Amino acid sequence: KCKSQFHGGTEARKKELIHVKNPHLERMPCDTLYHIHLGTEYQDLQALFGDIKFVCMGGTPARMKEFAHFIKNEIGYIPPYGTTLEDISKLGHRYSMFKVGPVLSVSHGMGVPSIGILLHEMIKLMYHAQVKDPVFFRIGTCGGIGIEGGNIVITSEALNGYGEPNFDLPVLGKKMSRPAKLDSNLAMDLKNLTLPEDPWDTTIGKTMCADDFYEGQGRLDGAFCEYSEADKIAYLTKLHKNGVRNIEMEAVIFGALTHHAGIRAAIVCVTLLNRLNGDQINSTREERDEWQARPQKLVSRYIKNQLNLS
Ligand code: R2B
Ligand code: URA
Repeated sequence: KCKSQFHGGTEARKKELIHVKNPHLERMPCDTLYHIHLGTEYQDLQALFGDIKFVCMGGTPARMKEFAHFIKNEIGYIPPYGTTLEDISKLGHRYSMFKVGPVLSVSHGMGVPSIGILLHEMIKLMYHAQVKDPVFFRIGTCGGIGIEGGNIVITSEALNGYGEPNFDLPVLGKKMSRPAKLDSNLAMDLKNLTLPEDPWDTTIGKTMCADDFYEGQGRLDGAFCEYSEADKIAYLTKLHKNGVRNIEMEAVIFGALTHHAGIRAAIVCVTLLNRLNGDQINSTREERDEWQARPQKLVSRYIKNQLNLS
């Protein structure tokens, strides 16, 4: 017998919940969320995660641990007596996850396959926990196009490496394509939380999602390269003309899967460099740490507003 039930409540309540859009799930006696080391067999996911309102994802375990401590102070969350913030998914040895009251802070690794596995499991976690209308954020880093290091880009639409606004995946030997859409109101709300005194600008623009950091992003500094610097600049300029303001490695699947599940979502990234001026990331560690805290600050302001804490 599983600890968590798949469905509870009335038809009206069910409509408000996350759409997993998978008829097979209902027929499964239990569901193991293997990579985050949780499951309906051993845990009551509704009791543990039913109060989640915000799911914040970012690349590295260290950054998401840092975000957990930051948001804990920002929202004044006091862990239950005698407990500290623990990495819930530690025994999965893949991702790290911290729960800070209504906020989950989760690391997603690098690239579409890594965040994709996590998204399937996080969306199912929301479903099993019967969470209503959660908001998902990706708080990340990127290369700017025409934007200097240290500024924030919020994604309006994600494009794949062929310039299409889709997430494509081979499924049963055929191409499955889903639109990579993000919530435009959420993007605007986040941008509007930038203060005049903030040492960065926030831009809303399209994001190119690459499957590689080097050749896939038109860099000249990988182990291999078969195009010229002029080819690279022509490509980046073409992207810029098409409204693309940054390049990273997760946007298409993040946009596509959240949209497919009916989850409001935003991608808030800090630029580590302006790709029109170079490829190597050679800012100092201190500078990067300060820059990487910027998207966290913006998302924290949004969360505090939603919780009526500011
Ligand atoms: C941004 O930074 C990582 C590559 O350095 C990748 O995960 C991304 O999207
Ligand atoms: N992450 C990327 O994917 N590209 C960059 O240029 C910087 C960070």
